Amino acid sequence: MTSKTLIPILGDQLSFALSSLEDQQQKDCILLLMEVGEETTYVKHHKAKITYILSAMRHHAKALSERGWTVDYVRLDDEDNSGSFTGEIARALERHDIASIRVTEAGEWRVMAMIENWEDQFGVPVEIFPDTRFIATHQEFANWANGKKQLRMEFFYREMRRKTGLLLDDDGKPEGGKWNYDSENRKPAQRDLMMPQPVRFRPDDITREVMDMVETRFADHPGSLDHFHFAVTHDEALRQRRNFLDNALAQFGDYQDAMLSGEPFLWHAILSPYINSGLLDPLSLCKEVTALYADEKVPLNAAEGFIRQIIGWREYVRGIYWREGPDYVNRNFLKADRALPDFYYTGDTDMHCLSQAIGQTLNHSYAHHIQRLMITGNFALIAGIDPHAVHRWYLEVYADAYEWVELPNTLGMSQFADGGIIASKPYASSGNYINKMSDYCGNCYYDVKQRTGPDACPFNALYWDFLARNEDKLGDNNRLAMPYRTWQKTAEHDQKALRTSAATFLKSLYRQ
Ligand code: FAD
Ligand code: DLZ
Ligand code: SF4
Repeated sequence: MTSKTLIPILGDQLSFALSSLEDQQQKDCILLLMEVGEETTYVKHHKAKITYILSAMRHHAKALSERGWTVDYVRLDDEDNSGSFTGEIARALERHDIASIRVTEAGEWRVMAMIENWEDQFGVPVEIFPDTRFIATHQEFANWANGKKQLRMEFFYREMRRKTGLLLDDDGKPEGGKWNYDSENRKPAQRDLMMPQPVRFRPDDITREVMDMVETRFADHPGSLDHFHFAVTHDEALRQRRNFLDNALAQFGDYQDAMLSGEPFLWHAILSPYINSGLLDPLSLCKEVTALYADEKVPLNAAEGFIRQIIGWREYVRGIYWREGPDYVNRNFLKADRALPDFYYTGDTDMHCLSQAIGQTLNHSYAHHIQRLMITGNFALIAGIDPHAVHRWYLEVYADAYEWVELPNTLGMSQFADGGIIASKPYASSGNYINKMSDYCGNCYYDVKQRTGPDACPFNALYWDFLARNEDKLGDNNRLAMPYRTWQKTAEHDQKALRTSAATFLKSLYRQ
């Protein structure tokens, strides 16, 4: 028997074009996929997130075998399962005659640290390959960032446009003359009978088996499987991609920031779980979007708005995650320290915007960007919730959540806990913004127009209280000059009433 190369494939590396597989002879390799306790419980992932990842892993393993690879698959319920990636590598080295290990770099510090130990730990050469599913390499991000005072996404995005050539004319100028059409993308939505819906995939036998296991083994994890609808194969993910491109993309730009009661998906792609775990390739998706623009099937604000999310924001937050290092997670610029209210796990609150965003999160393991940023994130920010607790919640509840993408979005963009590396000002708002962008307030127990008192929208007093209590840290932020001027002009007794209202509400949050 000749020695083989062991190629571990992690749960978010479900791509046929993975860098560790490149130029390999199938007969010389053993691919190893591992369901392990540590990954399923390092935070209490939503039941639908675990089901999605394990079912997609099982389907991907089958697809790899059908393509001729030798696949060794470790199931969570295997009797001798060691419970960790490293333990499973040790067991695989006992099962097979292995000369070397090849692995694509992991998406997060925690797992990278394990991989970097394997060579010493097992005495087998380990080669680690860059993750070529991303557009920017670590070095390219570093080259762009080094020496800059501010790392604004917009300028990095332009670099990515130049690198990919997407939406550039023959002279290398941005299509339509502007790099960014965000100002055209802030329309509130009207309910419409023709609103697109994501394709709902019926769970097959493999998925049902995983669902049964998850219901028993992870009964105390958040969320429900009653609405499980995710694609779990490459073909299914491609069907949802087609559905989005044909039925939603054209209006994605206009309604990107809109929110409607009982409508979790609107004109969003619902593709992030598939892109992040490898079922879909981000660049080919963006190329198709720009081709649809070239064929006049979708307007420029939609095409540009969409590719900006992927080649701009997605690449940028990854760059920040690796640049800031493993301690980024501990930042707490505003020193916020309140516990996360229980309703984040039940949706049981009279604040209709929060019950909608959290309710759909528990049902679907999904909320769109503005719900994450301006409803659940905004509330946590202005209420002064510990950003680490907020980070854990986001990492748990969303099917697309891996630390490299979730952490900068939550800790940096949403909670301003990095002191402004990602966001130039905190994404804090009163009820006014929510009322403008949604129909939530019309259905709420609270009155969005009132600022103080028991019936007033809590976001109003909390917003001013947030600014007032953080004035020493935020008072010199130019982008907050206007609200601080308004606060300073507010009569003392009104200031007092707002702060008392906020304090009373915050106290009530933790009353049983
Ligand atoms: P669309 O709104 O249709 O956008 C299209 C695609 O763009 C997405 O599929 C995604 O791949 C990409 N994208 C959009 N915005 C971002 C962004 N800010 N960062 C990275 N990619 C982006 N996204 C995740 O993939 N995983 C997370 O764990 C995650 N956590 C978040 C936490 C907070 C507090 C906030 C404010 C945002 C977070 N996002 C996260 C970004 C964004 O909310 C989701 O990518 C988006 O809601 C996914 O839904 P969609 O596929 O329908 O996206
Ligand atoms: C999120 C997740 C879960 C819930 N379970 C597994 C698993 O059992 N096996 C696996 O390979 N990956 C899983 N994942 C995804 C990993 O946590 C992810 O691949 C690492 O965080 C690497 O960044
Ligand atoms: Fe949310 Fe306030 Fe509107 Fe109610 S009134 S939905 S709490 S913003």
